[in-house]
Amino acid sequence: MYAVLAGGVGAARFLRGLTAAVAPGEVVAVVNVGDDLTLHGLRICPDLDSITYWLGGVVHPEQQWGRADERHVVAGELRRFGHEGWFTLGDRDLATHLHRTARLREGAPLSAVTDEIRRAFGVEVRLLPVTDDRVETRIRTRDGRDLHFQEYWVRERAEPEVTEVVLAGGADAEPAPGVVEAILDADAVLIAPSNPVVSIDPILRIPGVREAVHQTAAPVVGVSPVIGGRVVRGMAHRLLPAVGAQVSAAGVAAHYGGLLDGWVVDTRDGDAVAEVAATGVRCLATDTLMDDVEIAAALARSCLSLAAEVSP
Ligand code: FO1
Repeated sequence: MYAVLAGGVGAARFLRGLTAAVAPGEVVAVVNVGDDLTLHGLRICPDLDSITYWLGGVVHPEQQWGRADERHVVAGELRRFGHEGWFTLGDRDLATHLHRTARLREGAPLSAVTDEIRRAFGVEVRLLPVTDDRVETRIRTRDGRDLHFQEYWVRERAEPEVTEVVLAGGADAEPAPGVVEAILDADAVLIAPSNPVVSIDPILRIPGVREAVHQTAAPVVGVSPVIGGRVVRGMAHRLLPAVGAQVSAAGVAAHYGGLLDGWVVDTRDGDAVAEVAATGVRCLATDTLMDDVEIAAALARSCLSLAAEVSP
């Protein structure tokens, strides 16, 4: 069984490759919930939904979040009542949020609802929210604001300068059922090429999770989300400096300080291999730009063979 620490889009692409390399039923994704928000009274879980839609084959191909063949009739009608439209919810996507919100209101934990939703989309990979508790990634900015991650990323287009990233509610949260067990029992723990600051850190910050990754007998292998000093998507290059990390393949490995047995970088960052290896972490360079499922599958296989090499 393979446990994958996963954020949104980058993780979904990686998981699609991994499930082409091993049986999907062998994969458990521990997914970030710090991006989650409540809008129009509905609970929205962008990273869980992006992975579900990607693996379910129904993701919007250009956006890489939300649904394909989507319409926005409801969003248009909501604007009639003066609702802000900066966070676009499509009609098909709304059904997911309506179902999730109804089930949560009945008292079902997010982990149970997530399992219902992924099964409804025929996803065989087990998706676990890292916690069933409410946590929220908050972005503190130089001009003194405290923004929800989605306000920062979507409404402000990641323009404000970031001084601090906080996981509100993190200290009191507990790992969801099955999370620690998956990490401890895994044959390998993989860290997907997700945003280290707002996708992977919020997973590791849930009390007990970082400890489990340290403690597991399984090899821990991560994939650099930085390629040639740039990130493929998103805003990690603006957030890494805010947490004192270099925007480089070696810098992200250092940011995960001591958790890694192996680190996979892109061939464009071949110079990072020696730097990372000097820290005692086995490092290899391969194509990490997952433009298609074949490249993603080859990347996953490289991670698994590196895991076998470093397996204690
Ligand atoms: N990203 C945007 O840039 N604009 C949006 O309007 C938007 C809406 C949205 C709705 C549902 C959902 O699951 C994701 C959505 N995203 C949108 C993407 C989202 O901000 C990202 O997926 C993350 O949270 C980062 O991984």
